[in-house]
Amino acid sequence: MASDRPLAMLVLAGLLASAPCAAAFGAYKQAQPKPVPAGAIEVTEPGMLSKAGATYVLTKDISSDRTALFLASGVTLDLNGHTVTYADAKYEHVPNYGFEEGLKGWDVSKAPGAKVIPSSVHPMVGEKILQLKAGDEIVSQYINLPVAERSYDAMCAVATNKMRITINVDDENGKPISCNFTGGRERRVTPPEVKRHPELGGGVIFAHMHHMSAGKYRIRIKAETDCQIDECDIRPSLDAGVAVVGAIQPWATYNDHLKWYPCAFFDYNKKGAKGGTPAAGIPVVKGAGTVTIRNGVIRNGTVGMRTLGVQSNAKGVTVVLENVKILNAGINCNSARIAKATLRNCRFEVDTPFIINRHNTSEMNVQVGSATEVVGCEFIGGQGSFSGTCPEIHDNLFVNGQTVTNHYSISPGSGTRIYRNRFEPKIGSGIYIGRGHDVEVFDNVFKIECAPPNCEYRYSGYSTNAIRLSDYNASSTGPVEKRCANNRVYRNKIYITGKSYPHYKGYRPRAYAFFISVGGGTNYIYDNEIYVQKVDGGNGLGLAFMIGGSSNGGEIYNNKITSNCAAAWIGTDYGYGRNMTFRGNTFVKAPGTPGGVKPFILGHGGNAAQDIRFYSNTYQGWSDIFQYHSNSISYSVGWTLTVKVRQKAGGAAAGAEVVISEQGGREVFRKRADEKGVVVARLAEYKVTGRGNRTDCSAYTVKAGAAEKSVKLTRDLEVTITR
Ligand SMILES: [Ca+2]
Repeated sequence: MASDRPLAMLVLAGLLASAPCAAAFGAYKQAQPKPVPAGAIEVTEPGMLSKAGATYVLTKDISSDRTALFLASGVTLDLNGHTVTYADAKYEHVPNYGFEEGLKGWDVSKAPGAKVIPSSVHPMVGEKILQLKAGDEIVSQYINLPVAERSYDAMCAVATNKMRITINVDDENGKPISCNFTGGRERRVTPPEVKRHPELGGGVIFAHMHHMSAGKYRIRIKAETDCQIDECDIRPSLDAGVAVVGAIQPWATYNDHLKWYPCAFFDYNKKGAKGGTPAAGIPVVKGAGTVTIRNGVIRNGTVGMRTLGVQSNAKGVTVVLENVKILNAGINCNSARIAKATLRNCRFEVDTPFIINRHNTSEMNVQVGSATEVVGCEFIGGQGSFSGTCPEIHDNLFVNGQTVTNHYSISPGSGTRIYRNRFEPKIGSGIYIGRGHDVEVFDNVFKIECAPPNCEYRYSGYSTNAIRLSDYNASSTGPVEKRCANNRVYRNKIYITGKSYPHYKGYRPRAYAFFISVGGGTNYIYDNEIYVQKVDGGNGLGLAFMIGGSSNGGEIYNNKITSNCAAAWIGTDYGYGRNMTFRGNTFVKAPGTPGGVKPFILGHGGNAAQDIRFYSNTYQGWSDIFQYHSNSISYSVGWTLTVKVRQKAGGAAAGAEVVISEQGGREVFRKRADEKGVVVARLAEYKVTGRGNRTDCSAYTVKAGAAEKSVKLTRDLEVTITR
């Protein structure tokens, strides 16, 4: 029986505590205000910084009830140690919008089925959620929306895509309102949002409101099916702290969002005009250029919806953020969304407890189209840390706050080099290397723990990973852009904590250093130090390697893996594992490892572990190595044979051909020696099929020209042949 009794397994704790801090990070530093230099323009209030190429310098903190600053082409904005606060007015929230105080404040007279239940039933936000029966309708108290003629979202989180709701907003007379955006070809009349469901995994539905007068409004949520909901509020939406406008993209409804339409600067479309027409005075930046923002803080004034610290959709403009701290909070409220960026020594700190659509994996703390460099930054919180392409990502701290599936800290594109970073999620995973090639991940530190359940994975297994390598087992002959191949992960230190959450019955958390589901090619994992610690006796699983749904598990060599539990599972409940090599690795059994644990688990029922090669590995403390969970097993255990070929006359026989045959004469190896006359062969000592049927194949004949030698290969061996 599973138990959450802590075991005396804390041996690795000391190792965890002494994990090296990576070299000095740049990171954000509070700047001291300085006098405005000659030629620069003083900024004392929000608005348009419209002079192209000018340097603007803040001389005080500024605040705006909407988007604070718009920058023209080529502008440098020096925040000069000051703070820009946006969406800063007396915005009110619906009292008890998250049901943390039960039904307090809500009119449930038309909702006989309304019942506040623990979020452990279906995690969304906080400790409590609201359950409704089909036909129930709840009504909030009135709140004052203090700013007219701007965007708000009436929002409601819904637990699954099988649940439907209708969102209405009433004015102060109890009359439902609707807002009509006339700037597009499609009719966009919202609210209401009628009979809406979120995407798979649950999410936040919203009704976009705009161009209303200030005043009192309330939200009504009707359950069209039996429902579990949370976070029912009306919030200011679509603001930015600092904006660089390439275009007005006023596609702002829930429907637009689900259709992946771009949405930017809705409130700055000229009222009543065609979509994309900027309001008077908005600088629109065309063409190439650079905009620089530095030395200060940009923050939200209220917990909002769909807001950004810095937003640029000017496609040709590189926005350089240097020594900037951005703070934001709310649903889909992130630090930055920038078409082209350079990010240096910034701190991006957001609190985004849930998301509209978890399938949009670009929606992260910082989202760029492309970045030239990401260096010295701290990414704190967010549904993933950084999305977009960037050739060099280094010396950063990533503290993911992922509560939805697949929002890894980063998901690099082909050719990205990721080094000297720290990945220390509050919740979540490190790096997702998907359908891409030539990614290099080296000299990073990862600390990954089993995550609590999320809205989508509550009653099943859910994993968090330092590194996920997956092309969903693509064909190795398919197009290169569909395959995960030739990626290299090396010299990293990876700390994995397997822990359980017994409070959530039926939930099976896992944490892996590597989760591999690859068919498209070979990936290389080497020279890493991996520590796996299972900290309790519950069902939480920790592994260095989880290899499932994988026709090419890769080359895994010269790693050191210390664990108090199984180190690797090949052929798993996620699918079969085939064709891979573990060689030259050292597996260390941590003190306190329970009896009966073995370093490798092979197979899972019908999911095979086949064609696996274990060569020249070292086992410290482990005696029995393999545990079989399937009959479909085939692997070989072998060693490294180094053949040195010498000339009879003396000296190395450079280029000599070496041929190795197994007993019975079948050739198994043929290769020319290098310039030192050396050939290295990896050969099996024995092969195993089924649950441990062992066939010896340790006898080999090595030939170089006419000379030959018999060897028995039961350990790493070096032979010299003189021809
Ligand atoms: Ca809640």
